[in-house]
Amino acid sequence: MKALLLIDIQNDFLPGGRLAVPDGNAVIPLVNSLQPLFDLVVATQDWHPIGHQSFASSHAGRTQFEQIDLHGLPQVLWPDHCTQASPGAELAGALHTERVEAIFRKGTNPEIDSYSAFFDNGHRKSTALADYLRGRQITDVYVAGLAGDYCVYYSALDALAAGFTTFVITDATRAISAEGFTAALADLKAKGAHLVASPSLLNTE
Ligand code: VGL
Ligand code: ZN
Repeated sequence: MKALLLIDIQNDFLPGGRLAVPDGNAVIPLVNSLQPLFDLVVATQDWHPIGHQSFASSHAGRTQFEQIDLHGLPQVLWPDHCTQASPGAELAGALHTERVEAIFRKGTNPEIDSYSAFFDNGHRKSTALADYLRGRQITDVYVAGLAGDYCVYYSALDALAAGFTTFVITDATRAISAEGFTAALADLKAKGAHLVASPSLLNTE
């Protein structure tokens, strides 16, 4: 059984949002077309409390996109984004959600960031997504969404580590940094992920 994992397709990551991913809205029509090909569609939402420690605004004298040590983990300091129940945290209005059976929220602990859909960045706490997928007899996980160099990357790494046959739908993700995305895809490929493009899945090549 095949699952499509839609990572953080939320207003704050779209052009005009607080942590806009360049061209982020381009993934939406693609993932909308892809959804009917899957046995299960699951989405994630970055869902931070106000004052989350990943926000630059939570650290006096620090600037956005600077890297710090946060309780022993490297942490990029982000603009405030995806604060719980804010309009920016909502799934994109153009995203089809009829077939989304579950939404996993992450980044709720103010002390630690959570890029992956499966674990926080310290691998301390699980979201139980792997068990949920196994319970639905999923063997193959296809990952798409935002951002390709952060949450898509770490979600795909954890899907691989959890033993799922893992695919990244490269044209249905957009990244914060082009170099970061190239490095992320090379690492995922080296670790056994399959890089695929939506036309080949849709047989419209
Ligand atoms: C993300 C940075 C901070 C992402 C989330 O969805 O890739 N990136 N929070
Ligand atoms: Zn975040």
